[in-house]
Amino acid sequence: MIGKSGNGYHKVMQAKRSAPTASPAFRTHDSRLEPIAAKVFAQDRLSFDDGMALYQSSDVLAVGWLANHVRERMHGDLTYFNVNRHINPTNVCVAACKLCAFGRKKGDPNGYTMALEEAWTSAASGYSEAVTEFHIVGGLHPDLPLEYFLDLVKGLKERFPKVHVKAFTMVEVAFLARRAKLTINETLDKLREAGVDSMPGGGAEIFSSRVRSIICDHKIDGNEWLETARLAHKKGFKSNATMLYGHIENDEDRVDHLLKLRAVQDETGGFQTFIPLAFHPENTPLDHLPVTTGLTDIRQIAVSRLLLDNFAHVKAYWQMLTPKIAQIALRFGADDLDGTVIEEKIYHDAGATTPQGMTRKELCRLITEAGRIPVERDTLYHAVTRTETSFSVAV
Ligand code: V47
Repeated sequence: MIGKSGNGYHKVMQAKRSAPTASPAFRTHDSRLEPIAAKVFAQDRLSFDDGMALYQSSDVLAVGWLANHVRERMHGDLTYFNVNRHINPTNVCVAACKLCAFGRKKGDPNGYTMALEEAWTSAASGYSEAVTEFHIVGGLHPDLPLEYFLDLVKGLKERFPKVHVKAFTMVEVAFLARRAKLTINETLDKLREAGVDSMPGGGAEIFSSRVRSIICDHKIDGNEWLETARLAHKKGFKSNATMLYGHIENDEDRVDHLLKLRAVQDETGGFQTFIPLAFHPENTPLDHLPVTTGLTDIRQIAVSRLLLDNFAHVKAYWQMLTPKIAQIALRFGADDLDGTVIEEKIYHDAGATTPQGMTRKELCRLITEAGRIPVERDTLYHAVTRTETSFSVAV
């Protein structure tokens, strides 16, 4: 959508580089990458085996080079971020996933559930006219009815009519439907009526049932996640998609996950952005596992960019990766950093040492110093036009 003229959007596509016309020089010491590079230059689709070769290659720089080639073919130097605010209305959750440090059982003294007024106040704190998105994700609360969530969104829309509401993962949508004894389609209609504009990408974790049964046993299975996304897209919602990596999954599980997303995207075109999420083990039942290394994170970004040829964007979520790794990822396939966030709970409960939020200026610095062009976007990737007076606080 970036590049659309009128309605105050920049014509930023003009800043894009033109697509290379010939195959550029590519060097690798890993002969398995040669035929993959040929496919990348010809814009042919990569296979399952290609995905495995990319994960297993000893030449991670060559993998990154190819991903960067694709990223520049798609976006030139443009690199997106947004001014958003996270809201986590409750951490009370029936699921007890081993991957999670955020959820609490009902009755746990550290559990919380925001009263609606509190959620609206929390949305307003740190808010300025610059905020374009509320990102809402929370626990699967055993008692809160669907109406609580509908009222939450309606109240936000009344108070902040211009802010895009990106709310409820496919897991939450399916859970709310079951609790309300509605179909997924009926639930999606109610969410749309209340003011939900799009959905975040969480809850996908890893689709492999072997892994899912260990890390998130009580969540909907992979097929249900994909089907809920399919239904949401068919209703006209855009959504994101994630993959949680760096725990007990293997390379086959990762390739399988990416190709399942690619297949749904072929059908619906409803995914905007793919976000690989590095597992943070601290304070989870899986805290014996090591944290991911920098090169694992970078390779994950690169392989995602190469396999997901029908996804417009790959996000290096700075909160998860750290600003330093996220910045490097901008030269290895990523074209988006996410946003200001303001207050993050899910990864910080799991030991993240990143700041809770970043200013617009800090995000622009990361992007510019990576040799890229920062573009502030809204949730649907329209460029946002700013004047200095747009900012009433330091975002
Ligand atoms: O699904 C939970 C992950 C996700 C941990 O759409 C963890 O723009 C790592 O949906 N270590 C929820 N990850 C977050 C989410 C999201 C985040 C950023 C951007 C977008 C977007 C969506 O957080 C969960 C799960 O995969 N998660 N615990 C953990 N210990």
